[in-house]
Amino acid sequence: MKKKTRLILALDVTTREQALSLVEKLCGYFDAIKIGYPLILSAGLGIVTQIATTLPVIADLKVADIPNTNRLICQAVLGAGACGIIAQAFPGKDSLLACAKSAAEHGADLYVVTEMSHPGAQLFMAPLAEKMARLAVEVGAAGVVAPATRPDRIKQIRSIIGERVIISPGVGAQGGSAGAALLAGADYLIVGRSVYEAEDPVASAKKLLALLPPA
Ligand code: BMP
Repeated sequence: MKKKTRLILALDVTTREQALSLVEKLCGYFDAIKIGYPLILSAGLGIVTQIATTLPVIADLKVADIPNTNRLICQAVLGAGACGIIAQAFPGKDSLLACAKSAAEHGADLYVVTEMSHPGAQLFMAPLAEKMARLAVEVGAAGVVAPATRPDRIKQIRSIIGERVIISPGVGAQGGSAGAALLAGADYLIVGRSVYEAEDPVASAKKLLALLPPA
């Protein structure tokens, strides 16, 4: 994924037609497309292959199983053309290593969730976020997912992961500020509803880009 706009589109729509139409309109404003369960379960795994011909695809399957199952999940989606995969850290080092190994075999990037952006993440994830960030470093992940809704946490996680990439959801619909997340150390912002649900998604993407602080 090349850093140009610093924006990743979270494409949580549920039909192939909607997805492809949005990718066509919006591809100039985003560096990658994040696809997860809503779209893959509705449109099938082929949607990953199809969108990957236009922009890099990050598979947000929040992989969280035993090592062998993690390996099988990663192989399926990376084999379909995704260049990145998002996994949870909480199942432990062996599970995460299985994802890291599969990512390396496919020349893809592993992103590890440290702390999620929604309020409920404060219960179990926030107290362990720093440990999860350290585990991401240990397994050689390309980067982590950290919350734009809590820029102070991005700063803290940055101090643990060094130069690794931070991709950050929670801007717009969840109330996070794009500028604050980037200034706190995020490399990329993940943005979904505030763009794809806008009356004019292109205008919304342009407006967001215009608000970003200089790189
Ligand atoms: P939205 O901008 O519509 O809130 O979308 C955010 C996207 O990022 C969704 O796909 C969501 O699943 C994902 N996400 C998140 O919101 N918080 C996290 O901590 C991790 C995520 O992957």
